[in-house]
Amino acid sequence: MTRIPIVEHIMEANTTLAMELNERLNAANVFAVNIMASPGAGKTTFIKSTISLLKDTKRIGYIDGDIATTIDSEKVAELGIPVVQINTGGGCHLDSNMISPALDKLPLNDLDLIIIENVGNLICPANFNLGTHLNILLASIPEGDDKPYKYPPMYRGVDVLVLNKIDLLPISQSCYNSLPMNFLHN
Ligand SMILES: Nc1nc2c(ncn2[C@@H]2O[C@H](COP(=O)(O)OP(=O)(O)OP(=O)(O)O)[C@@H](O)[C@H]2O)c(=O)[nH]1
Ligand SMILES: [Mg+2]
Ligand SMILES: [Zn+2]
Repeated sequence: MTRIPIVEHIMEANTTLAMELNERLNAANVFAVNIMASPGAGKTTFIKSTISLLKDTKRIGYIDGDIATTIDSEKVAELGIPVVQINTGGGCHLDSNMISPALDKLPLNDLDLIIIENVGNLICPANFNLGTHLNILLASIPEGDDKPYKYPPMYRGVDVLVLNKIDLLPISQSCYNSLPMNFLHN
């Protein structure tokens, strides 16, 4: 039987690079956050609000992970901060290999905070350390209250959980009875 040597585990390689990225961020005195959520949970909206609130006192950069477009980057660039786009070409998460060249393109020594918007996905982003100081999960009300049970690695692995779209709570509570029928009849 042929024995195939496994030289390096892919996750180990990512974690090693993530530690290097973390050291690089620390050396530049930059705090970095990785914002994860399902598609459409409100990541870009939340990030834009956060930047608007903080940009007079903190120098902020934004890295956007998107499988195909620059739609979110263009929205955030309107706020006048440095923005770097990562297009994953269909890939469903960011990894450290993608963040490293993105940091090269940001003026690290002139920033206090980097906000990374991960690809909308509740599964594999949880497995890829990006060297950030905080991993944040944005959970939105319309996704349903079963999501922590259905996606446990994501919910267990994060440092901060932000509950978003709380304005939709009354609608979500009634969505299994009156609302869908109303929509059907309209
Ligand atoms: N009702 C409500 N809608 C919201 C809220 N936050 C965001 N939205 C809406 O949700 C939709 C998706 O918001 P985005 O910020 O683009 O979500 P996203 O997670 O960045 O989406 P992707 O990057 O495509 O995964 C938009 O129509 C927003 O206007 C909120 O707090 N309440
Ligand atoms: Mg977005
Ligand atoms: Zn993935």
